Amino acid sequence: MSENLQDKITPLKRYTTRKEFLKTMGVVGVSAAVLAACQDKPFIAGDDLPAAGITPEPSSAGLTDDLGDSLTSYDDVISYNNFYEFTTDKEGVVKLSQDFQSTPWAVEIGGLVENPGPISMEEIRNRYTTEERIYRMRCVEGWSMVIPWQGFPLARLLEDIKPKPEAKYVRFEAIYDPKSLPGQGNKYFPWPYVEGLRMDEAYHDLTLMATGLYGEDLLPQNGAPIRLVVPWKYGFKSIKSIVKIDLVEEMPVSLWMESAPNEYGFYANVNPEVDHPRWSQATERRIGELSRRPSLLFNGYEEEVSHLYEGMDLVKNF
Ligand SMILES: Nc1nc2c(c(=O)[nH]1)N[C@H]1C(S)=C(S)[C@@H](COP(=O)(O)O)O[C@H]1N2
Ligand SMILES: [Mo]
Repeated sequence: MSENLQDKITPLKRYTTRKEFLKTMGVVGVSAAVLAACQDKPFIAGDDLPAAGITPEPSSAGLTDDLGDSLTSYDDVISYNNFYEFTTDKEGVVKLSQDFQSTPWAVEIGGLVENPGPISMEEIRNRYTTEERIYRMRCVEGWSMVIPWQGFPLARLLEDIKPKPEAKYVRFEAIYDPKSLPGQGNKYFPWPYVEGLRMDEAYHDLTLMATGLYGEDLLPQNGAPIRLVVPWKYGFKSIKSIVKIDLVEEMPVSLWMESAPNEYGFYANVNPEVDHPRWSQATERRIGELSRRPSLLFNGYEEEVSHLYEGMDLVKNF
């Protein structure tokens, strides 16, 4: 292996296990995260009492996001999931997804780009150095988590594939394989799962292509082997198990825009003042907490992203 390649691989191998990851996070803090702050916060017994038989995670208890919020427990992050390709039952995804084959895997790049073609996961892992980012994730259903991701800015990939000047949006497509994805038998949804971002949203430094969380490669239930994470938008924008990325001129129609046009718009920025037709978005339940907390405009990333929407009506452009 050439030295050059070694250099590129090493950062990815730094956290081979979750234990190592937590150790490193605890000691040196979160390196490249724009927002992540590693504060010395003691684990408060009784704050988030683990169920009997589950080992508490004192080593991760001191880690927080930029607002000082603690990480959601690893167990919750990997066992309470929305992944409709498997099932709409959040606690049922784990079991149904365990045999999911995420190797080999490639992402097909197409549309209005100078450099189309497939990119294998090996290539992605070799080419892009991952960073740790601790982000809040707010589901449109009214619950939220704080997750330590590993990934790289989508901007790095875009720089390589070179969008043509006519490209205005990025369109993402998730895997379509009804044989291995029982939820795709549900004909109510227009499979495959599709999402999209405007070009400036896609280039924003917060917009991450995630390949891992808590120092481990993504598990099937979290969108293995590669997914999008857009922390200022409702969780459904963060499409899992991506197989295709196209640069397009027209605003993509997402699965949710097509299946529930009265509920979900293209932008889907977290906004406590714009209610869902069937419930308020003013508050949310942080998984692991008992009482609800107020939801924040742009999920608390207002300072970083509000300039993207200057002059836009955020109610009309939900
Ligand atoms: N392909 C795909 N991506 C998806 C979904 C899905 O059903 N299919 N659900 C979305 C929703 S609604 C949420 S809240 C998040 C949940 O991510 P997590 O399970 O890793 O916490 O994934 C999003 N990405
Ligand atoms: Mo969601």
